[in-house]
Amino acid sequence: MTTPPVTTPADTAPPVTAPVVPVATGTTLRVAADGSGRYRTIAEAAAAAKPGDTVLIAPGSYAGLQIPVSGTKDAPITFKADGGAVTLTSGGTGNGRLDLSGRSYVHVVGIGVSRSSRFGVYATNATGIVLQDCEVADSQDGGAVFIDSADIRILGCDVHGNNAKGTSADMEGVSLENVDGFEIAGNHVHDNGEEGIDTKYETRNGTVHGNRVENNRGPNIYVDSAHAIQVFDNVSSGAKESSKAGIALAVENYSKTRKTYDVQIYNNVLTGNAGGGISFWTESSGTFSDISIVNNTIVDNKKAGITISAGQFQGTNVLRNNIFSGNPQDVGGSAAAFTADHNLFSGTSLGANVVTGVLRFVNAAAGDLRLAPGSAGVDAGSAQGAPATDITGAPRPSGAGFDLGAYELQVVPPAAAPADPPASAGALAPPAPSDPAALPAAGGTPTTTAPPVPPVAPASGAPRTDPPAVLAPVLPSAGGAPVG
Ligand SMILES: [Ca+2]
Repeated sequence: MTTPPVTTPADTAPPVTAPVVPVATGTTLRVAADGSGRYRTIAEAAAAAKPGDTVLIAPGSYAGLQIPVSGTKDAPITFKADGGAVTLTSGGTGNGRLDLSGRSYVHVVGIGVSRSSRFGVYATNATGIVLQDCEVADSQDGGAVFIDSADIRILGCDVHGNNAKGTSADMEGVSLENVDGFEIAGNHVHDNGEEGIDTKYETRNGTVHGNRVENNRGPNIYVDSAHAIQVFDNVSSGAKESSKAGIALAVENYSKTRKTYDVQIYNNVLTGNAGGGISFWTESSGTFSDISIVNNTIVDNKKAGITISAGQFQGTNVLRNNIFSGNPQDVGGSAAAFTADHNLFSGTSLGANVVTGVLRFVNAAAGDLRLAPGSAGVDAGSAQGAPATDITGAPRPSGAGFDLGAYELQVVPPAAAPADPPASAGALAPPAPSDPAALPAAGGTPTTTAPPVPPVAPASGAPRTDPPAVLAPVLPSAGGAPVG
């Protein structure tokens, strides 16, 4: 007799982009620095581009520029690397190596931007911009910066080494300031000198999901005076500075409204962050409201699992189905503003239906924070407001109930007994729940120890070689279910 087999999480990241929608076929304008195309510079091709056109750029190094043209919602203009590394290594404007200010419906695919003396990619007053599979590296100030803009998507990019001038740098690895409608998904944002991903100052209506955000000064993911934002399916680790958490919610004084509200944080793994897993902070005063923290795995951070150091709370705030382990304390400060239930703590007993028992990960030492079969937390969560999928995109619940933490242990239902002939059904029937032989093997060793698949797209710098994908201009993408 055996228990139902346990499967590994799906070997794919959750879907990042909306379904491809065909657009009117435009002209392909070929750029090659060696003269083998019609144009030698991106600027020359850009000046000739019309809505629906694709500027296809041969591998090599090029001068940066201010994009001079806009597409339309149904016919964007695409700037795309042609099967090899394309990097903007010089020029640009005083603000960015690639400056999209004032432009609409421009897609930039597979293009690298490096060593800007200011920002890497920059835009104010832009709409419908897609930055996909791009590398944005080693800018003196912020990496990819969008201000006073709408419908901004940053997908599958590798953003690293920005804020090279240090803590005096303006902006962050990825910065959205007063942006309405956005998706930041499938990116690797790492080793930047300030925050990794920063949504701030009335940025709203968007998602931050499926990113791997690590080893930034921190916080790795920052929601500052922003609202209507979902932060899910991210792995956030190694924020370096001792006051910087894996995910931080804040109100800084620059904000006009001093409010951070309607933020859902779910299915995230937060580990090894110097300033804790999740933190709440206000520079002087501010209000947090309608914050949900559900199904996160918060393990081995410094300081605390969650730190609530300041701010007034209003509305309905939820702390549910989370795993806390290996942090110096579970919750620092008062969580009185939260409705807490179905959490597993290492020391605290906060809220209702506290989950207890021996917590076992598949292989924590190797960074595999999936729950092992038989661990505390399996099937122990609340269904209320729980996401419909886990960090890998696998369905919830699986087995007898919703699991705690970011991963749902996937249990394959026993094969149904054939209806006919009934005489054979007995041989295929699942074990009776009371059968001692049906318990997991000692130690709960899973059938596989394959490492978890980080929910992150392949590193960029290796531009896509498939035909140009045209992204549907739909924001935000369908992701996990709202919680709370
Ligand atoms: Ca389950």
